Amino acid sequence: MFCVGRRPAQGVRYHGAGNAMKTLTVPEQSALVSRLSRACGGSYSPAQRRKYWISGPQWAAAYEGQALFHAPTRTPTGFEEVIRRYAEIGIPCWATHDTDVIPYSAILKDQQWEIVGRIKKSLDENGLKCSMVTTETFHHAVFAAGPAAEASAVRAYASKRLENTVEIGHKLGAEFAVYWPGSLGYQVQGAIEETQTLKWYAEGLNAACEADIALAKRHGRPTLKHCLEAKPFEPAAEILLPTSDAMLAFISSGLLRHPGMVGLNPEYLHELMWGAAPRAALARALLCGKLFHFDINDGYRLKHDVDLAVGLVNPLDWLNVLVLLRSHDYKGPFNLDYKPPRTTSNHGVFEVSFPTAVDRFITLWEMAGEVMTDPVLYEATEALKTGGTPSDPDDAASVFESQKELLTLHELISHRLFQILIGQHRGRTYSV
Ligand code: GLO
Ligand code: MG
Ligand code: MG
Repeated sequence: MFCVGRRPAQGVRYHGAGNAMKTLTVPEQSALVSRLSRACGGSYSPAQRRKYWISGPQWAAAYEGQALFHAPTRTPTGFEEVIRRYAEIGIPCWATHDTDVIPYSAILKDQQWEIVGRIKKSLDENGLKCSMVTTETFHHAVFAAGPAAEASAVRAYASKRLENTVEIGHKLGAEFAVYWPGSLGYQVQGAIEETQTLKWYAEGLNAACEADIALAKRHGRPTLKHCLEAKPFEPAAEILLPTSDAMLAFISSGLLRHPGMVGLNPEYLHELMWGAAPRAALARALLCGKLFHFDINDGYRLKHDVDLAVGLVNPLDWLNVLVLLRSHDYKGPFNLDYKPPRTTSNHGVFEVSFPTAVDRFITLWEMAGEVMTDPVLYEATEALKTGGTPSDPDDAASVFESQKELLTLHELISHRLFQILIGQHRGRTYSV
């Protein structure tokens, strides 16, 4: 049994009056966070965590808490530290934007290869793989009008950056390139012509795929999997490819010269943001054979991109998502694209935020396995599929009457999923 330092007296609620403890120095505060984090239990060893294809983005660990109305609350963290800390936690893969690690003064210049060399060394020393690279085509002022702006110089520059990222990917051994188009859209009415902008955007992807074909040959490697990531709004108000479904249509629109090389990187919260059921969006991508990569996080419907860590808001939905992916044998990476909250310190990012996110994911993944083998769920779903026998198969009322008792199983299935989520299927009980 773990011993938590101070036990509240019987009947004390966890939001107590706040004066039961003495004030703590900053080092004591860090020690308390580490101790309570261990007291939570339920964590996996780094070796167990490495069995899952989980990637940690550079930008997620290095996020300093800044936003439009927010000053940073954390200090900068370079790639050496992020890679080292991911290795310690047991996150087996690392992903990055080009400019997370290469400053604008060095990008597209010889100097970038010296940095790429240092990254490779750091990955090798820590036993991590680079699974994915992505181009930042949204932060710098040059992309104010988006990556497919009217000015051909902007588009030529964006194309070069995409091709360059593909080359960085091959040098680092990545298998995936992700494209989140950022401001591909508009703030004010009538400013852009949508069909033209989409054609220009396709040209950038075509250039990246063609560069990839040549580079893959030169490096003796397979081509990368190019994955489009949709977000319905933010940073622009109106987005030309706002959902994974819009991107599927774009991939098969005829504008891409290598549609077979291009698939999706859906993000859980990005689908929720527009009010979708993320599980249904993933199902559509699976049916098209385009679910290449998956950004995992959590948040709220119809709000902005809060990027909370997986399972903190919608654990039941997450369980269902993982049942779908396990049932369809999804084999791609799970990318921890979330933002540790501003209230989490630099110490907390690696002590609490990343290990707990990974552990919730693994727990939900394993629970999904329990769902798939649960006898109650099995019998219920089989019975629903078998159905009853109507006395008159051409009469709607008779067809309905012959199944109607079975349909109650829908609600029972949902209850059973809740029980599995909270461990009641294993006999966990609550006393009244
Ligand atoms: C922002 C996106 C972003 C992408 C990243 C990879 O909302 O989620 O983090 O995933 O740029 O292309
Ligand atoms: Mg997001
Ligand atoms: Mg994302």
